[in-house]
Amino acid sequence: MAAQNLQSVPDQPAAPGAAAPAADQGQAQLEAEGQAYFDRVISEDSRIEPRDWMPAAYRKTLLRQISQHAHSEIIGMQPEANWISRAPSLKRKAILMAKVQDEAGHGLYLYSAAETLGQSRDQMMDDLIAGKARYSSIFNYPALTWADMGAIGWLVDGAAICNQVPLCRASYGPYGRAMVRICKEESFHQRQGFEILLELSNGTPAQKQMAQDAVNRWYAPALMMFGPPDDDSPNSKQSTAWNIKRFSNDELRSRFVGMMVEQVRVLGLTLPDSEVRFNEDTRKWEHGPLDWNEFKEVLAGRGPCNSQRLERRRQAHDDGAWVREAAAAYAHKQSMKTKEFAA
Ligand code: FAQ
Repeated sequence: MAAQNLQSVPDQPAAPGAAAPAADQGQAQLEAEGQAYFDRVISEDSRIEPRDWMPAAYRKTLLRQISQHAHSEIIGMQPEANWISRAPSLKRKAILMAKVQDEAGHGLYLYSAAETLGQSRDQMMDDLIAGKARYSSIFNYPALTWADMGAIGWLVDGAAICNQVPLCRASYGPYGRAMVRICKEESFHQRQGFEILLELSNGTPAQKQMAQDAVNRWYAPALMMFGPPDDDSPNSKQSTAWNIKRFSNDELRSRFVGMMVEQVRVLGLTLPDSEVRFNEDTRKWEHGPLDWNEFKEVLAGRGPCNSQRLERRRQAHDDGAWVREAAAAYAHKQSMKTKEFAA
């Protein structure tokens, strides 16, 4: 479908003495045409691209979700990066390092997608560092043992895949396309986490216990990654109407529980939830109660590692200032050379 770029529609000529009303009318007509185009694209389940007209609220919602998602990937590097130097073998170090690098890459694709909506990466980073921006609750929990690398890969990346595969069909083109590649990489991440847990589970009784403890600690926070229950999710209705979200928070959480039930058997471990069951009437997986007060505390900045995560990010940003300055100086030099050459 051809994109409608309303920025390129010429201004209407203004009649003498009636400039303001004519301009208003022209603007109103553009808005109406833009809205009609947008509504048609959404109803046809097609894609909105960066230069298309879009409602201000759609742009704002996407910017919120994509920038939060980008921040999550970047902050999410920390719990695992802490374990690179302590990984039990060279092979494990190399795998973990590659995974953490992948998360950095995901952050970059997502910041790029968010930039197409008109906000600069510097602004997004400033908001994160100032503590004004959200990132996923899950990364405010500590990674205490090597088995946590397994639990993060298996549960956290597993939840991320479950949430993000439907986002590959998000109505905003740059976001959906970024998600396709991200999901492929997350799939490798989940398998490496599963494999760490499997090896520990087949190891000594102490190793198996370490794996079980890690699953016990990450299970509930991973379920809360999907966001608040549907009746307490203010953004879901509109995001679903705009084809950004395809399934509700509770639907995805329930699907995820079903996936984990099968996989935990292969691992020889258990989920720390005696209330997990398949409801034959609703055809959905159910789980025990989650502590939504804890979730709210984490979102309010009072989780176990919130201040540590932000402080580390600020430090990394400060430490990287010279790289940004060098890159800017190099880009300036290159553009001067190009201008000289063209003159
Ligand atoms: N944490 O109305 P809803 C990963 C906020 S990537 C923090 O339901 P919505 C990869 C929400 O923002 C993980 N805040 O909101 C990896 C809203 O606040 P606001 C990140 C949360 O947007 C693995 C308020 O609560 N993934 O793990 C959370 O419709 C390993 C009300 O909620 C994404 O970002 C939460 N868990 O649905 C990296 C996926 N949940 O903004 C490294 C894309 C909700 O109004 C290592 N995002 N909130 O002030 C989404 O799918 C959605 O944004 C949801 C939330 C489902 C997260």
